[in-house]
Parts: sequence; C-alpha cells; structure tokens
Amino acid sequence: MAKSPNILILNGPNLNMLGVREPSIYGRDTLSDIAKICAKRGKELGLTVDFRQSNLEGELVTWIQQARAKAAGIIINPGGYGHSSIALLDALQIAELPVIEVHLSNIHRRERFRHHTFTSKAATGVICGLGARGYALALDAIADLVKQGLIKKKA
Ligand code: DHK
Repeated sequence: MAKSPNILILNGPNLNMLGVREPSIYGRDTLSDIAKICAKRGKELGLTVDFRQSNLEGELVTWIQQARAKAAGIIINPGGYGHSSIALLDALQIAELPVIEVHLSNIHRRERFRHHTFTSKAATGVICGLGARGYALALDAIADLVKQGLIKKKA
C-alpha cells in the first residue's frame, strides 16, 4: 500500500499557552485539543500528521528545512514570527512545498502591526479568524493540493 503523505503542522511562539492566553481572542482550545483535531482530520483524509510547537525561531527554521525532503506539505501558524521573520519566509520558500498559513484570530481586525505577515508570501493559501477550525480546513486544503500535485512555484 502507498505510504500516506506526511504533513508537518508547525506552531510558533506562545501557541503553547492556548487555553489560558487571551481566550476572547484565541479561544479556549488548548494546543493539545488542536493537535487532536488535526490527528482526527488527518486520518480521515489519509494523511500522516506531524504536529509540533516551538518558541524558538531557529528550531522552526530547522524543522522546515527537514520537511523539504520528507513532507508533502506544511501548515504553519507562525505566531508572532509571521510578522517579523524573514528567516521563516526564506525557509518556507526553500521548502518548495504547498504551504497553508493559519491564524486563529482575524489578524486584519486587530492592531495594525498584525496586518502584515512576511510568511504569507510563501503560502499557497492563508486561513485566519476561524479559530481551531482553521487547522482542519487547512488540512482539507493541503490534502487537495497534495492530491493535485500542486507544488508551489517560486515567485
Ligand atoms: C498568533 C499569534 O501568536 C500572534 O502573534 C498573531 C496569531 C496572531 C493567531 O491568530 O493565531 O498576531
């Protein structure tokens, strides 16, 4: 039987604090609740899900570099690094994989400094404002992209 495609789901800084972190903005789901949602949806879609979180920019960069050889796609909630990290943008571009960026909150309804994300330039699509559900929707989208063999081309 063919191996199921591996999807790397990355979560950036402070997302380990979900559940207690400003619930009116980020909701009450913990990161482990979201990991369970992703495992379930991934299984339904025939995907293997590798769900990770780090507060360290360099660790996220290393994981994205490793994904180039072993993953079929990347889902990333870059947290605050989305607004600041050219290193994460570079790593995502080097990966040459379908990328879906997720934000739990609608960053466009929030402070102006959250409106711009460097990482979005490397994303095939961006989902924001739908809370934990955004991750399940990102898996649906990436399953389609992987099935169609749509590999993101460099700009
Ligand atoms: C998560 C963060 O940690 C913030 O820094 C972003 C994003 C928004 C989210 O909505 O998931 O600004």
